Amino acid sequence: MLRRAGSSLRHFLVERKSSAGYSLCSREAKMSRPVQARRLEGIDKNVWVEFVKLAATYSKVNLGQGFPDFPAPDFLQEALKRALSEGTHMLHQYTRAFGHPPLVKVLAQIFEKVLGRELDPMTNVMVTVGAYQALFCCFQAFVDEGDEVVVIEPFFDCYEPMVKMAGGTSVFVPLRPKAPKDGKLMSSADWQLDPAELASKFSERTKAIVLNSPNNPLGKVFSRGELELIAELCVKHDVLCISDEVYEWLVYDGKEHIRIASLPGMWDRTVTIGSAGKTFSATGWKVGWTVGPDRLLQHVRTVHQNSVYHCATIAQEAVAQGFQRELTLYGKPESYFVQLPKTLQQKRDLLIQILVAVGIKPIVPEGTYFLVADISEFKSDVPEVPNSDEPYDCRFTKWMMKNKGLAAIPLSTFYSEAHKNNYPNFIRFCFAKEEATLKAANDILQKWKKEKTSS
Ligand code: IK2
Repeated sequence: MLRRAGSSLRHFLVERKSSAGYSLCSREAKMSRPVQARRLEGIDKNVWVEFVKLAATYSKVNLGQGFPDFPAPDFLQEALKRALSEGTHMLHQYTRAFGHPPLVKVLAQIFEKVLGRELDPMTNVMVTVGAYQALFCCFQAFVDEGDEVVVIEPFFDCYEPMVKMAGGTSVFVPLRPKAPKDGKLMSSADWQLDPAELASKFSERTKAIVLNSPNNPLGKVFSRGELELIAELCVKHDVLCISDEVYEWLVYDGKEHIRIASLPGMWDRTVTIGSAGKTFSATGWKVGWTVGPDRLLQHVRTVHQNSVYHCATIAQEAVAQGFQRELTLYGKPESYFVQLPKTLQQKRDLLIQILVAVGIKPIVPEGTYFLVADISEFKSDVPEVPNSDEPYDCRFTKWMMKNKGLAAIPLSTFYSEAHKNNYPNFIRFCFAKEEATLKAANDILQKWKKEKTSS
């Protein structure tokens, strides 16, 4: 068998040499042909790779990447231990490609409640390796060469390269800030779409819109009116909605997270994406899902079965048990879905207090792990470099990491190339952290502020 493979390889090399006029055995010939696929051009850099490395090297306090530094809840840890020690040994083997049956069943039950419709666990739910893979599968499944995808800015950075890898083009529409009234702090709700501008982005080339509510990085929770506007355009132009709702349980101040798939005319054209990482404070588990009509999910399944195929069984089993607990406690005060946002709201408020005390102006987020803030007060320590290719917020954030040991993420990360310099004085902090971590950030900022005023 091997020998046959060897002889056909030799045959292939001879053919190559005669048709292309070069031998693959020579070093120069190997280098003469581009190895990089065209669709990878311009997307080789990734902010998380760069900033995670910088934070690991320099930061003492990491408010950069979005992960909690507090433990995942005991019931989830116990579920994993049980799956390992008491579960069948078959939990160490492959399970159903499109989702471990106990997980898709309980997800269907949860989403039946929140969407107000019956779901078939086998055809309306698919499990993925985190929401990230769910997004990738959706873009690959729905976007073709020449298609346009409307992306609301600022946006979770992977949407644009993923659209490009599928052969499509992102068309950006901004959330525009309105000045807050009466000297109040700005809220993420003050960042709004202009309805006429949004409508102008839809054409016969538009295949899909990506919605992310609650939004990373602003923490904006889209209102019913805003979602109805998007829904109306989707229906009018026969456009799909890829709805990234990974922060669905993390909304504050009594706000309501409304799922666009629940609006009239939207179920049939929406894939809703979620993440156990964000839901259960266990981002490293990388369990995510898609929920939607079979007519859409059948194509998402095709991408999944021809790429990742299957997600870790044991993690799916433990997440299923976590959801089972939440189903039993649904709406009750002991539910993690009720507890976690309460805890995070306190952390958000603590970080707001810390920032305001040193003159950094936060945009109060209505949801998510994140808070975007105006660092103009500290700008004089990090001088502008005229005509630099690097946006100012990037240089500021790197300087802060290296010189003050505090990690954050520049807001420009969440903007397209053309708009990266629109908000040079804003950076994103993650507040899903232990109180001690937030207080350590406070110590750094207080010391920095003191040094500034005494110099
Ligand atoms: N969609 C959004 C909006 C996300 O924020 C994430 C998680 N990424 O957060 C890192 C950060 O912004 O610091 C994902 C999708 C991916 O979720 P998962 O971890 O389940 O793949």
